[in-house]
Amino acid sequence: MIYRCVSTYSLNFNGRILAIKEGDITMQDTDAIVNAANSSLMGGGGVDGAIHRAAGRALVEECRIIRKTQYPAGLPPGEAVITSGGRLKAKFVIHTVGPIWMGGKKDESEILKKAYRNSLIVAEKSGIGTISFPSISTGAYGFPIEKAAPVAVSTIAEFLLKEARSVEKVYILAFTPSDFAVYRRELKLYGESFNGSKTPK
Ligand code: AR6
Repeated sequence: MIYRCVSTYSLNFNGRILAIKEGDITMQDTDAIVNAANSSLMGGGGVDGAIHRAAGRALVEECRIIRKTQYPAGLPPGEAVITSGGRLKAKFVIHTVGPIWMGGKKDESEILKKAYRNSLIVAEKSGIGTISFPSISTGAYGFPIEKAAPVAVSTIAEFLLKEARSVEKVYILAFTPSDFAVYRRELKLYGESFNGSKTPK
């Protein structure tokens, strides 16, 4: 069953929450934050650069070890790995690589879905309860946010409904008011369509 908490722009899936929040992901005190990284895992611009700057050197050192031991050719798009949070408030950073937008003809939506889903699977394996996602791929990688938001919302919602055990609360962090409006609209639409087929609580 599901109901909307309009004031906080969140949906409740049998006690597990998906919420939209506007702000800087590096400031979040959820157990984990997700990094929209690139395959090198060595840092970059955008949210990746902000997370590495805030977390300090420990993050890149742990990423270097992951590269050496698990992904010598780089982390493929859609996959996810976990490190500590370094100096961040969050205990963990889950690094994933979204797809580069190529006009919609290169399975970009499917890869984006995998990036969200595999990040949640990695979180479950570490017993994480709360997690914050950025808007993966909608910056430098050029994925149109209006197309990315339904993928993000439906993938997280389905995971919370069907697979989540330790994960209890998921935030999507929108960096700008206009991004926040897109995700809020998408969350509202998802809630309405869901309530259309289920009995509201
Ligand atoms: N908190 C929350 N969201 C942020 C923050 C922040 N501090 N900073 C930026 N965003 P992008 P991508 C938003 O470009 O599209 C990097 O160089 C931003 O406004 O960071 O997946 C990597 O190394 C946008 O909405 O990630 C890769 O090379 C969203 O985060 C490449 O960019 C994602 O934008 C990945 O591109």
